[in-house]
Amino acid sequence: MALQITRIKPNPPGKDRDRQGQTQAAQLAAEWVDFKNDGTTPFDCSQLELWHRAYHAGQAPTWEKIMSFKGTLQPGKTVRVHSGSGPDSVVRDEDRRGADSHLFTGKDYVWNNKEGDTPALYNPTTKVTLDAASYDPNPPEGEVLVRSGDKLVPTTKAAYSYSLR
Ligand SMILES: [Ca+2]
Repeated sequence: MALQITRIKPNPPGKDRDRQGQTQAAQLAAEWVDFKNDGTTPFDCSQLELWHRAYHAGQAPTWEKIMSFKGTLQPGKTVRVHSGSGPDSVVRDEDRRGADSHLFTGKDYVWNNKEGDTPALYNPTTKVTLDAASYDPNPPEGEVLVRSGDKLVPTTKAAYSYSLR
């Protein structure tokens, strides 16, 4: 599999909104997901979309598209998709490290806290899900979840599961 969802920070530390109910751009950008070209050839992202599981009160969860992409992702490179509209200058150092390029969804907070979520990379032309990984409800505040099998888990748990192999 060329593309892999590698990391996510679904629940940035601090309040999602300030006392006036406003969202700070840096706080919004602190919610992000990473995916990487794990293959050996450049990946054409023109048929690539990012989806997640959306929950609306009283209804069963549905898949919802977050955004589409363009351009080419070189082998070994990681893209970080931040919530919000940026600009790039608002991204804190801790949210910049570990990725080669940074994109913004142009949307509000997207990654569920209470219900957990499943980021998925999808090709709308072939209707193939290229990669998907889920995390459990109520991810710890500020924690970066890392890939372990088909899950995204706190690093402490990932280290534990790797040691069992
Ligand atoms: Ca969240």
